Amino acid sequence: MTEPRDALIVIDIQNDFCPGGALAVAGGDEILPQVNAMMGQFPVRVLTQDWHPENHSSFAANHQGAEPFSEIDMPYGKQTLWPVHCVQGSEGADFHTALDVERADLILRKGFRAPIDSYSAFFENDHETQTGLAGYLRDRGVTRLTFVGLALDYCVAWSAMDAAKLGFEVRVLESACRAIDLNGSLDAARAAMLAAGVTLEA
Ligand code: VGL
Ligand code: ZN
Repeated sequence: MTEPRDALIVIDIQNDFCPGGALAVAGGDEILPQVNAMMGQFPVRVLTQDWHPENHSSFAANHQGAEPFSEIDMPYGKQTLWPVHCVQGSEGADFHTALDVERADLILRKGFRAPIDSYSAFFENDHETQTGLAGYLRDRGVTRLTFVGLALDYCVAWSAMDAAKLGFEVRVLESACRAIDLNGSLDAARAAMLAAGVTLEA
């Protein structure tokens, strides 16, 4: 049973992360019925939206000779380079049409600064720059978070770990997530989430 202190955080269910999209996650659209049903069960519902400018530094296309899915050193640490995805205002950045966007209390956009990526809904990839989501949730009296969405091993995992570090009680519902699974990233993300005190639920 959910209580007033519970929030559902729905991560990046956007066209580019669904089959046919620029950074498609296998089966990404399969989670929609479950996610929509859950939106009706939580008193606080937040959607996140990956929202990059065209010149974003996480795009391989913006680094000469770099291949998508390679890794580079950025001032804030290692960064995977991705295909161009979720460009602000593009169809790929839109939420999947089947997502029940009307039920959202808050839509939080992230990754909008060209020099820095933001997997997490709480901190950009420097682990320092805040998005404002923690303050929003605290102001609403939320202490428990359930995460669903895409991708389990990147934006869901980083968001869940930051939330746990910030003192929220955190659960990730894996059946309502799908993963990219790049070079063992899924196993690594699961281990890191467990170490951070996140509850993983099948
Ligand atoms: C994501 C890679 C790049 C995600 C976003 O939503 O997991 N992954 N941008
Ligand atoms: Zn992105």
